[in-house]
Amino acid sequence: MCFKRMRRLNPALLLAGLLPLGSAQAEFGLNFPPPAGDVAQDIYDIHMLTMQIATVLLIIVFCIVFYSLYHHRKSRGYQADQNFHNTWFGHWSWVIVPVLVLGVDFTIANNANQVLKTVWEVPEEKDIMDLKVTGHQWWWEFDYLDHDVKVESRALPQDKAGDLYLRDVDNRLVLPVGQKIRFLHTSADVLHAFWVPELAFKKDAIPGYVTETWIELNREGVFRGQCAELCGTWHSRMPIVVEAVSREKFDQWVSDQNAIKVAAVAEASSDKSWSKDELMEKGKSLYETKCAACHQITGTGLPPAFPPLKGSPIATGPIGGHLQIVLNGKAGTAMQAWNSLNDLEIAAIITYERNAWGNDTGDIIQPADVKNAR
Ligand code: HEC
Ligand SMILES: [Cu+2]
Repeated sequence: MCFKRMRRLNPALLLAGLLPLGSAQAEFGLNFPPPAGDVAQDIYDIHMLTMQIATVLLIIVFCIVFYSLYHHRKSRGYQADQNFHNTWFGHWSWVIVPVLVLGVDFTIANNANQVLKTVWEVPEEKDIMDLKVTGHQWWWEFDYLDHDVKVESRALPQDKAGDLYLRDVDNRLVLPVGQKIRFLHTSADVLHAFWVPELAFKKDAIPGYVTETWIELNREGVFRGQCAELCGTWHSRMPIVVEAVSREKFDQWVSDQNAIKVAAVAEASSDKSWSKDELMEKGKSLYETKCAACHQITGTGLPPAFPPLKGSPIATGPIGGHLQIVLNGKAGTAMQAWNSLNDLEIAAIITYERNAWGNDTGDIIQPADVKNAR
């Protein structure tokens, strides 16, 4: 019955069904991207070894299957060999075949074990570079512990990212080639996972816990990855972009970052009184990078998860309450404490929120007000 019905299936239809698979492969290539570090290369080699062995086995097994089906078919009147178990091969195949299979398994397992050891055992070297990677809902924080540099990396909105939407970020993770780097993974909220295919490893970021991986990059380039652990509404908006550069370029980048930071601190701690326009301009760009993911560019939020700030009782009510929720966040919700922002940044964001989208409170908040509220 069943076979009869199957014979009526149109083979052309079947082929058409498989076509999209073929074209998808053509677009993304057939194998993993070429690795960018030694450990990654080792992992890649294990993958290739396994695939090669599997391909050879597949061919052998299929040859036997097709040969058997063809030569022993019923229409030829083939009679089952009643004496096979009495032959030499009939006796010993039960030993030889499993031994061969185990031999293959152990070859793969032994190689994999060596690689696993290199991945797990972070080299105990004094000049290894420490990089703390913190997953947040929904962005990455990279702390260069040896250089006192911090990078916040967020997905670019569609109009800025174009074809690279969900693959591009505002600030890249810049790393030097030819330097052992220890990654310390953790999370500020829920489980995330750091995954860049060219670096090969994928490591969970667990709140309250630090996991380690390491790599020494061996070529320059831009490598794209993403968060690989379902972490909520905007899990898809956590791309990672690693930019591997030469030592000299990296040192230059570090000193640029430090100069930017020094300038920002000097600006924020000056006693200057800022005009409303200055604060609104700064506030808008800060709001759009740091707050708009949840509260939206238009300030309308995404109720019920993320409240609107447009017309919100807090964003239009007493300034004290507004300062307090931005500085301290709200425990148990996605609203984190933003107290790592400096006084000027907070003042600008709050001024913006109180005057944008028709929130015409007319209030101007100065850095000094924020300082007093801390
Ligand atoms: C990850 C999502 C998220 C981000 C990013 C975020 N918030 Fe919130 N925010 C929330 C949530 C959720 C609440 C509601 C908390 C509650 O239940 O009271 C909230 C509440 C608020 C409120 C109170 C609104 C009201 O009427 O209840 C203000 C003001 C606010 N956020 C400001 C900000 C500012 C400023 C930023 C950026 C520096 C920001 N938020 C970034 C999620 C977020
Ligand atoms: Cu995530």
